[in-house]
Amino acid sequence: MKLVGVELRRIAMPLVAPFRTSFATMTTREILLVRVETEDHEGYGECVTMADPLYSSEYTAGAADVLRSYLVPALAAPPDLDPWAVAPALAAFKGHRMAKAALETAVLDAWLRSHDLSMGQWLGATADRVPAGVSVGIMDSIPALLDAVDGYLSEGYLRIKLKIEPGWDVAPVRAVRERFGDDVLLQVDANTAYTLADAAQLARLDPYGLLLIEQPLDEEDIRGHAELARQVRTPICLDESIVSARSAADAIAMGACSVVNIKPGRVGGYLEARRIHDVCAANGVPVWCGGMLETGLGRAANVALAALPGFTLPGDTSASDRYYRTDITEPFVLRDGHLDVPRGPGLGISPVPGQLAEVTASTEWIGR
Ligand code: SMG
Ligand code: MG
Repeated sequence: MKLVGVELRRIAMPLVAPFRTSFATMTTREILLVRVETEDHEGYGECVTMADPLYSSEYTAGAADVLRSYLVPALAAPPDLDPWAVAPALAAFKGHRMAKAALETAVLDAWLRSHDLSMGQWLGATADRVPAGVSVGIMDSIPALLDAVDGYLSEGYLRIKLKIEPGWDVAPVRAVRERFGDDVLLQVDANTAYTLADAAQLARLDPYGLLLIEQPLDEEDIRGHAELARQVRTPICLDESIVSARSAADAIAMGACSVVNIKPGRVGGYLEARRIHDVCAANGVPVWCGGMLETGLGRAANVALAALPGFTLPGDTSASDRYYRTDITEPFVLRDGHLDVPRGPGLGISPVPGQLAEVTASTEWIGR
């Protein structure tokens, strides 16, 4: 493939309800879309950065800048562009994995379309639908939380994840168990809000039969997670800490996690995400697909990834209407608690022009 140019598009999507985590409350999702144009095709990649560097060090304006100043210009070099050429072309630039992932995904989408292959086929998906979980934000009260969980369970979600932070951990978990019973697949996510000194408090979650505690400690605190894993019975899952197949292998070897949340954006793209899947499978470590409140574009690729055989736990791959009143693509809908893996070439889904225009804040063209 020959690159013609890259479009950076900033969109702003109002959320159906505020989403509160241990680090921020979000009411609008500001997203950067990367569109690659080749001589014969186009492809999309959704950059999963947040507007502010609170989940990780990357943020949307920074991603746009590194794409414009370094990554897109570096991509002009390979004479024959394919998905495997992207990471090597960008390797000299440190970090910025979310920005790199968006660009690589856009190239991958265009390349898959040119080969009439779907993302799922190419990745090695073995399922045609994937079980959907839902991530439930921190609420102002326990009754408000129970209402929200009740709504999601009635819609058919197959797993509930509660966002937690110090002061909002044992009580919400206990309340959900008391109200909805022990059969609900339940897990929690702290987004790094604790330290090892909180081990005794986190051990108080042990009686509730959680699937896992996600990223309780700082992203760099691998040894702390390994120590915590010895002090609590609930399995430790890492999210923020896992940025590559190498860091996954290291964390597993150190006993820092027994489950991994794979987010392609966090690790530099779907090629690296698949390597993490393989490393985890080789170690008998279950994985599941994380979410970054993606639009239908990012969700399509995540759902294809989640259809790989090592994804044995439901992901944060919820239906479009859990996030947005109107998605920028045909909406993903929950059927029997599952989302269908798209079958068409590439991502298998495209933006609906009117809906995309409606939420667009700016566009920028970078010619080759
Ligand atoms: O996409 O459903 C989703 C959100 C899932 O909780 C979710 N993501 O740490 O796993 C995580 C968070 C990161 C984004 S919080 C704004
Ligand atoms: Mg997380």
